[in-house]
Amino acid sequence: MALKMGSATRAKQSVSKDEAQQEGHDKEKRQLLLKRFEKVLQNTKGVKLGDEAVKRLLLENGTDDLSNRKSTTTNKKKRGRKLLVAAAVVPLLLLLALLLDVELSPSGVMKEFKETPCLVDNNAIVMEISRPLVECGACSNLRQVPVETNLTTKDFIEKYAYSGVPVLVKGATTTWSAMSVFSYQYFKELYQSRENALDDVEEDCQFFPYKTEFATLKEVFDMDEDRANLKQGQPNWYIGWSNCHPDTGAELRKHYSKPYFLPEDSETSVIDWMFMGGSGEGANLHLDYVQRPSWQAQISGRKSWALVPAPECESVCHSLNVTVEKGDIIVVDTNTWYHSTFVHPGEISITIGSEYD
Ligand SMILES: O=C(O)CCC(=O)C(=O)O
Repeated sequence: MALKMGSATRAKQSVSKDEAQQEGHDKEKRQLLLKRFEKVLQNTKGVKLGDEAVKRLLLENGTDDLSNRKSTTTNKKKRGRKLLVAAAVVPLLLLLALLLDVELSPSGVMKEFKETPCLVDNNAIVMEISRPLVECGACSNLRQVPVETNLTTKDFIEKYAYSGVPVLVKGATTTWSAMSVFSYQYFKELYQSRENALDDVEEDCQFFPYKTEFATLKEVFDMDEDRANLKQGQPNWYIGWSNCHPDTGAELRKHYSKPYFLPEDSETSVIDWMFMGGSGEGANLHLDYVQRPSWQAQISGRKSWALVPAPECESVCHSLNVTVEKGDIIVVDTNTWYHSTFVHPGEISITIGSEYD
């Protein structure tokens, strides 16, 4: 009996110890969340969290939010999700509108419905607070992105493959015909000549207009020749897209191969990511929601990457900056490093990349 009482007391004590621990953990988590919020707000270039800022964070695409975040959600999946949400939400909204005597214009509602990819966007706050925490050991004490030439597979595996440490591999694409074949014109002809290739990008893949007015890849390839050739005085443009179709992918892969330092048995994703455009800001600071680390090869031009540690790593990790020259490959886990890019003046920047495991 005494034993029982004793163990009950101990159990109770350990429950309250557990509770205290839990409370401490919760507090720590709350502090982290607050830090993350601050970071998100910083990333929106100092917008205050008034109505406008919330609207901007939650609804707007194409500025500082997540329209440039690579994710596994394709346009088609987004539409499916939108239909599900719509089925649940629209009747409620209609009822509310009736009760409140709000005037609803059906054409206005339908326009909004058709033009917005998601009723509930993947916005910065939701994505930031729902991501897994980053393990900071890998970036602690890293002051610059390591640079390698002739990187062996063994070294790649030991130092970089899954460590979270980014690496710049110099002159890694010298044997690729992509270096002389890929251009704006090449992509234009490839996509315009293949039946459904452009529609497929729109339907199933992802397109990032960044600061341009282009709504689709089709519009990019319809632009004026002078602008496409980055003639002086023409509006700058920088865009990105994923190619999720094996058919077009197979054509592209005639001109590049898996980076030589990746292990024999490593698989690269069937999805290729292309980024192309002229000098100036590229992608805004963001974190991706893809499944694996990525490599990206600089086929033409020069581009700098800013890599910023996640807020939970800020006390031990530093922001890094690295310039990728034509022929180099950068490897970075874009799920754990916030990243933004900047294209240097000169040749058009064209990159191709993929994920690997
Ligand atoms: O290459 C770029 O400009 C952006 C790349 C990027 O944001 C990404 O790979 O997630």
